[in-house]
Amino acid sequence: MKNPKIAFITGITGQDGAYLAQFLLEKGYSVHGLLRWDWAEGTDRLKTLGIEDRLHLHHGDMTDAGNLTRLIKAIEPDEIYNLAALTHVQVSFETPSSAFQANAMGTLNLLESLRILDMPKIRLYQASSSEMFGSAPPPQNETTPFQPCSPYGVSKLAAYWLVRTYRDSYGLHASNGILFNHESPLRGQDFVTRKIARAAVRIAAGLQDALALGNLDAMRDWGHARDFVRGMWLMLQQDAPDDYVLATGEAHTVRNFATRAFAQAGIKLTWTGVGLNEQGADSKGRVLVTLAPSLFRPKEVHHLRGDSSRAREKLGWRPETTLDGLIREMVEAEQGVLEDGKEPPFPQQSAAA
Ligand code: F7E
Repeated sequence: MKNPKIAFITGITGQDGAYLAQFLLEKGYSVHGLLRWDWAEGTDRLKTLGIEDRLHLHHGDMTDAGNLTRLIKAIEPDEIYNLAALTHVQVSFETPSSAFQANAMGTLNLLESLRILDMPKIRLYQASSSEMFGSAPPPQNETTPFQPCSPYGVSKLAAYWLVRTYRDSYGLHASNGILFNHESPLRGQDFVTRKIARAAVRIAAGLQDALALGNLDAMRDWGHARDFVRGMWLMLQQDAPDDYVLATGEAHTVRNFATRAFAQAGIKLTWTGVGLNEQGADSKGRVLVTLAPSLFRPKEVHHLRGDSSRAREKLGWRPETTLDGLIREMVEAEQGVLEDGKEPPFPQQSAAA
């Protein structure tokens, strides 16, 4: 029997890591993942997808260069997917040093490991982010000048340039996927889409009175994480490394996402008021959505809408799930959670929800 390809995923316990692991297992890969020793709930998403027992999990940390080097030497992967990061933008304003350590220094540790080990067959995927575009006007693509607006965005941009520098200097097969927002029922509860889907269902069921949000005017290009992990894999199947934007090409406001998610949960929201006094109410006039100043960011990225022509042309990639399909899946997953009587497995990761 032909030996399977070996993949090593950092950040395997996150939303993208879990979907990517599932995708690679279906393709016959042997899948290894990096598990932070102190991350007790870490494998919950892997259990939800029913794949935990089929993975090889190794304790480790992106800030420990020796640990990464030893693991890569022992695993001998064909492909490495670097998804590990502190990913919450608002949290990065509170903990900028740890964001930089994990996101930028962690990537540098990985690149140095590859350089030292000199294992040229290894291909590297780097999880770069549309947050690197920051205040650059839409649509954003691979040639748009970056203008990051948060410690998170800056740390991801540093990692992006490190990957390009190591690729050009040492001939690594290393590609940046510049991914716009991608969501799913496995999204952490403190990201806006999951927070809204969960609240809409709980409010409809009488389990929660109202939902507090921040900037309703922010526009995001939301796709489904399952579509996006397929794009990551496609990047590593190319003969030559490159950088690719993955996006749906459509942007909507947070207000619009909330209106659609509440409708999916059976509640028609009407918006009144301006500024911090804006609120969303149901047909009986009950106020269900309010604004909280603490949920506004020190600096906001207002409008992200990606142009993924390069990925569509060169990789043949395109997103399959529509925004309405995504919202339906997220709301139905939350309804399923209530029917099971179980709390969702993914605890809130921060106070900055
Ligand atoms: O915020 C606004 C908020 O936290 C989306 C990460 O995966 O995608 C994600 O970053 C928008 C922002 O995601 C609330 O101000 C309003 O404008 O869901 P989010 P994000 O910051 O866009 C990129 C591509 C990444 O790479 C990141 O790692 O929604 N917003 N009210 C809110 N956001 C949150 N979290 N909570 C609110 O109550």
